[in-house]
Amino acid sequence: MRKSIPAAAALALGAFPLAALPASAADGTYTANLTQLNDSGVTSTAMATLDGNTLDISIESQGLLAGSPHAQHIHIGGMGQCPSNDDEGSGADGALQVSDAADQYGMIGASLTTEGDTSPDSGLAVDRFPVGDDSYQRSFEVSDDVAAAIEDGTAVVVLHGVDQNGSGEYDGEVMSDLDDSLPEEATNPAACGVLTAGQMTEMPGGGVETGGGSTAGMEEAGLAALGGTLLVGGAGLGLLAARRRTADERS
Ligand SMILES: [Cu+2]
Repeated sequence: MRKSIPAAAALALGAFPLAALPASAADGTYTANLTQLNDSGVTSTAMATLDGNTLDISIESQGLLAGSPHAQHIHIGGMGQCPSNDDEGSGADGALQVSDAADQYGMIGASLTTEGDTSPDSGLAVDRFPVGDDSYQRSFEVSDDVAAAIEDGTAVVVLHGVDQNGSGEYDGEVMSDLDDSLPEEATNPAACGVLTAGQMTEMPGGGVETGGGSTAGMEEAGLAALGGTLLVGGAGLGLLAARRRTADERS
């Protein structure tokens, strides 16, 4: 029956990426679900693999100020957590500045530049960061400290640059606490997420609601990963059933 083909196809489309994932998190694979700071409206996902000191990281974001560069870093040496979107800081109208959150997410351990140097020295190399919501992917060598922080679960991905006053560009009266030649909008944190061991927990097609908030902890991530594993099993069974049904109907 032709009628069943769309259902089987939809199931296959939805199930295939899940079925392709390993049943348990592979060693050296990390995910960060970044949530907004400073009411930026930004959401982002970072996926990374660490092999020795070689980090391969990709970042997909939505809601960053278009046409402007966004500094992005792996922060280390803090508490390994993100501030809350509600936290107030020392910027205009209580905007959270970089230093306001440093005790939580730490200092810059690596600069996620598009080319060239990736050390903390390039923390504000604005001509070598993605613009707007540009996708990011790069493989490079990180320091021992950064590698250790990633393995410890205390490495935090932070995206910077928030148009706090809605002017469409980085401006305003208050200057950056990192570089007083830049407006704070250029460096204020826009999104933050802790790199956590395991595969991406957000299911394609929204099959699982992870309920992750800005302070999603290890327990929650673990539960979500468990849910993902169960879903993979279920989807795999469903896919088999669909194939069998289709085959029966064709014969
Ligand atoms: Cu940063």
